[in-house]
Formats: sequence, C-alpha cells, structure tokens
Amino acid sequence: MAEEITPGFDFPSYLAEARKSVEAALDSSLGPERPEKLREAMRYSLLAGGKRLRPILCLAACEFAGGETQHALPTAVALEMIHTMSLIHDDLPAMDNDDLRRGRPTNHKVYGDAVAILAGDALLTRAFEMVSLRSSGVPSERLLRVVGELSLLAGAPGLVGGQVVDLECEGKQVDLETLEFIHLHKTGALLKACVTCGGLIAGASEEMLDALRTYSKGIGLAFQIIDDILDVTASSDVLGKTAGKDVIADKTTYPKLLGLDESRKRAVELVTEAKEALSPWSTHSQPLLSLADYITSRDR
Ligand code: GRG
Repeated sequence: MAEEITPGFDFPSYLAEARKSVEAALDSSLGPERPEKLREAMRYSLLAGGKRLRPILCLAACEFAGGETQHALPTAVALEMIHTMSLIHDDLPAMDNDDLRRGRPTNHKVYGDAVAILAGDALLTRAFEMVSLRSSGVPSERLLRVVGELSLLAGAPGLVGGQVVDLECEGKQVDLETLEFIHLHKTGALLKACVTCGGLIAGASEEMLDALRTYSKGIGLAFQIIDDILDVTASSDVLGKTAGKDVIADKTTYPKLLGLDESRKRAVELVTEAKEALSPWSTHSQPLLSLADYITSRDR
C-alpha cells in the first residue's frame, strides 16, 4: 500500500523537539536521592544522551491514539529509566563486560560494580514511581494497566528472559527461531511496552492496541537486526559503544546467519509490515510511521 506523507510534517524537527522535551523531563525526574553518590550514578547514565527512541515512541503512540503527549511524559521517562538500567546492568563484568556506553565510560567503571547495580535498581524502581505517583491527568485504571504492562515486558516474560537466553547462547550455534526469540524479548519487549503504554495512556481501543502491538513487533525485531548490522559496520566512535563485540563474544546475529544484505532486506520488510498495521488510521500516524523508517536508516 502506498504510504501517504502528512503534508508539512518535518521529521527532523519533530525528533529534535521530542528529544528536547524528553531531556527536560529526564533532568527533572531525579531527586532527592541520598546519598549523593547514588544520585550522581543515576544521573550519570540517565542523562548521558542516547537516541531517546523509547520515550519518543511512547509519546508518538499516545498522539496516534488521540491523547495529550504531556500526559504520557512521566511514562516516557519511566521507559527510558528502565532502558538505562538495563544498559547499566548489561555492561557489568558478569554480563557483557563493557567499558564504553553512550560515548563515555560505563557506570561501573566510574562508580564501581556495587553502586552501578544499585543505581540500576533505583532507576528501575523510580520508573514505577513515575507512572504511579508522578503522572497527572490520567485515570488511575489506565495507569494501573501501564504498570502491569511494564512489569510483564521488563521482567522474566520480556527483557530479563531474553537476556538470560542471550547469555546462555553465547558461543553456541543458534537457529533463526531462537535468535528471533532473543531479539523479540531482549530488545523487542521494551519497544513494545513503549508503544502500548503510549496507547494505554490515551485510552486506545483494543483494536488500536492490537495494531500497535503488531507495529511494535515489526519495529522491535528490525531495531535489533540493525543493531547487529551496526555492530559489524559502524565504528565505536559513532556508536558510542564498543563495536565488533558480537564477533568477539561469538554471538549468533542476523548478519552471521543471513549475511548483511539479506539482514538489511529483512529489516526493511519488517518495518513495512509494521507501518501497514497502522494503515486503518491516517490521522496522527505520521510520527510512528517516520520513527519506523528511522529505525532502518539510523547510523548509530
Ligand atoms: C529490566 C529488570 C530489568 C533487567 C535488565 C541486563 C538486562 C536485564 C537486559 C539487557 C537488555 C539489553 C541491554 C538489550 C539491548 C537493547 C539495545 C539494542 C540497546 C541499545 O539501544 P539504543 O541503540 O541505545 O536505543 P541508546 O543509547 O541510543 O539509548
């Protein structure tokens, strides 16, 4: 189906504006943590830049479902907090053992393993505080559904489960089905939460939520395929994290199983399918459509 571009929609400006409001909300989301070292460690990783794709997806999904983006801002911040804590923990010596993230030394390199673990824990718990205690203008039954969605998709049935399977598979031959399971859980689950939570805040219908789930499945898988490709093709300087780690850790990736060209093709197909899921709704869909394209065109 031919995709219509909303006249006058300027995606780079949209992205810049959305990032600006997310950065401001993130900056004011912390405090007053004690002791100072914990506060510093939380801020160090949360305010270290990053593409802010997850909170922006949440805001775009809320807009798509006819909601006020301001109402989704605390949940958008919560999603970035969960993402950031997962990066802090992922970089620890017991997991990926990395020393570069978002262009600076990883949290544990600066604050030590114990504080890095606890800063991650504090960001995770603060995320639930953002939704349940710091949201305004949203009916409490919608917030309760958001809390449920976040619990499921961040926990064992989502991110955590995907990470465990990923760690178990290091150095082993993995088939496409298992790789897809890892990607859909380790990375796709949180991206799904971003989109569904944005919809839930706006009071989206079940039909719309189903479409958002289909959209998020496509972009989630495509996002991780592109991540695998960039690990091979981009430099650490551009990525802000160590490039080439998958080969060193002997991880099965899309490029390893399908080659670079086929992997790119697969990502584009998935994004096309994702966008098609939203086609019954033409108003307010442009940000989500453009964000889907951004996933395959990004260079970091
Ligand atoms: C959530 C309770 C809980 C625990 C975390 C450590 C762990 C369990 C999971 C690891 C998940 C992980 C690190 C997945 C990789 C996802 C990924 C592709 C991250 C990179 O995302 P980008 O490119 O990064 O959006 P920026 O820095 O731009 O935000």
